[in-house]
Amino acid sequence: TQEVYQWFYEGRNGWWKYDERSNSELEAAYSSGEADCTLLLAGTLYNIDFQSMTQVRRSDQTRRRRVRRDTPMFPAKGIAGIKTD
Ligand code: V3L
Repeated sequence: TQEVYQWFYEGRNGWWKYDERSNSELEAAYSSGEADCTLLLAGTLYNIDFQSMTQVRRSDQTRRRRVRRDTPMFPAKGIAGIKTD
């Protein structure tokens, strides 16, 4: 199901879209007023905190990225590490 909003995480020189399922989970948690959301991404558990708008690896808090909630039109490098042109 395509959402009105798209969630992004920061790469080295731009932003990546979350995969569709993760995006739906983030949107559901955010819309429900939850403080954060835990996701399994590429085999690793991450916490996305909606106050600081960051994604952090649960097993290594130094692995932190900014996230954003924006229109799907916002420029992205691709989806979940898969580049799109
Ligand atoms: N969805 C998918 N893979 C992720 C996500 C996510 N939300 N978060 C981290 N990873 P860390 P450039 C990213 C991957 O934060 O060249 C991109 O998707 C992450 O992949 O240290 O910097 C690209 O595939 C990384 O491979 O825990 O823009 C890649 O980085 C790994 O988990 C390079 O992107 C460790 O991330």
